[in-house]
Amino acid sequence: MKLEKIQFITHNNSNYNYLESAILALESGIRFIQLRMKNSTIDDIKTIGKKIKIECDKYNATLIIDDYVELVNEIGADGVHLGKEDMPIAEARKILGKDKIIGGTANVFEDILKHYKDGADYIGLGPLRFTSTKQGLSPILGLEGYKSIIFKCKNENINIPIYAIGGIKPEDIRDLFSIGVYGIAISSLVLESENPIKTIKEIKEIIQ
Ligand code: TZP
Ligand code: MG
Repeated sequence: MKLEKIQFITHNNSNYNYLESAILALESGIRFIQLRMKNSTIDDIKTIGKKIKIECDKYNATLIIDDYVELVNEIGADGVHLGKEDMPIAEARKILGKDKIIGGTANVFEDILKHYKDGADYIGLGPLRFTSTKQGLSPILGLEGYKSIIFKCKNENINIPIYAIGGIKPEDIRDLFSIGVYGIAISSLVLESENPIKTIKEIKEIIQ
């Protein structure tokens, strides 16, 4: 399974609802979407998820669902993203099997170690800096935080794709990739850009 290097996390604001946010990301050239709808009912997530799945199929894009392992097969999604308060990754793996993508949230090295041992496919490590997209943010890592955590991973032979997340701006991309992140997970960078197509194109040129 080849993971795309840019993951978009759905969000809603005064300009876009969740479905529109996913469509904007796809139109901007992103091919990896995480459906994240905090404070929504499971029925709403299922309904919007099915609509986003149709859009993802048009672009041959990967779709994963935040939090809800039980919605993955119902929506026909490619996997799930799980945090500390969600189902443990080892349990999700038993339910979903080896072919579904399972991502895990991390803020410290020990989170990565646990997810790695549990069989995660990738890690979302962050936040890089403050962002209002997520409530109850974990302690901010800054570039130095990424450096020391990725250094520990290399030292301990923990080889797993790490996505930087939280307040990522275009000017962070070079530094993050030179430190050794595999990819980035972004939301406001797309939703608040005046020209998301241009923004994503520029980022891809740096990454590839
Ligand atoms: N976890 C940490 S930040 C975030 C999640 C799900 C949302 C993305 O943040 P941003 O700053 O809008 O890219
Ligand atoms: Mg969660």
